[in-house]
Parts: sequence; C-alpha cells; structure tokens
Amino acid sequence: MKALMTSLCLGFCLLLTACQEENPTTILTPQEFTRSDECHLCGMAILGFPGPKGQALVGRPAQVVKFCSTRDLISWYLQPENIPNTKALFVHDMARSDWQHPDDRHLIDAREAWYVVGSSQRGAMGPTLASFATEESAKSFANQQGGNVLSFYELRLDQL
Ligand code: CU1
Ligand code: ZN
Repeated sequence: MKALMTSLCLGFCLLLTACQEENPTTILTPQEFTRSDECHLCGMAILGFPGPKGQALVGRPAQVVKFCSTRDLISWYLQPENIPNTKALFVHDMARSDWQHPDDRHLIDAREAWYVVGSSQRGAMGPTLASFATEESAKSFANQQGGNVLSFYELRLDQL
C-alpha cells in the first residue's frame, strides 16, 4: 500500500512538472520598471517620463524587454520579425494609474487591452497610445482627452 502511494505521488509530481514545461504562460508575469531600465527601441531611460509603458517577453526561455512608451512597444511589436518570438506583452492600465507615474501593480495583457490613439496626452516619445483594461475606460478617457478607441488587433504601424 505504501509503495502504491509513493508511486502514485511520484507519478503525480512528474505530471505536474510536465504540465509546467508545456504551458510556459503560467510563468509569464510582468516585471517592475527600475531606474536602470532603458527602452529596447530608442534607448531612453524609461522612468522619469509620463504615460503608459510597455514590456514584452521574448524567446525561450523568455527574456523581458522594456519600452519607454506604449508607442515604442507597439511599433516594435508590429515589425513582422518580432511577432512570432513574442510570448507576452504588458502595458499599464491607465484607469488605475496616475498619468505622470504609471503603477506597475497594474500592468495588464497588452493583447486584451484597449487603446486611445491620437489623444492630447503625451508620453516619453510625444504622442502615444493610452492603454486601458476595458473599452469603457478607454472611451471615457477619449471623451476627455480626444482620440480614437481601438482594440489591440486594430492597431497598425501607420497610426503610430
Ligand atoms: Cu524614446
Ligand atoms: Zn522608447
């Protein structure tokens, strides 16, 4: 009986390990931005600028690359060679962040987010995309700051 329990337990543990390896999304979580972070696209120091920032997890094992602005994240991502390598993308939810100091506790999946393009608010590189977890919060931002609300999959390079 004891041997049976041991082998069952062992089997279960192996199964757990196997699942973790096959499903890397479980470990893809965003990281905080730090003073030493530089933008992967333009090289600017990331902290010290207003507006939502972005980060991507690329390659295997996944490495984080960070961006000064949602604009630089999306411009980088939409280059065809970067799309297949990208495992995850994160942006700040500006409904739960101060525009001047985006809050890293509210980094959300960029593919699920809604974007306001062409608003009056500026990011690290000037005009930027304001990112939100819900379409409703993106619409209320656009009502106040101008711009158009788009889903991630509607974003195109020529709008940036
Ligand atoms: Cu920049
Ligand atoms: Zn940048």
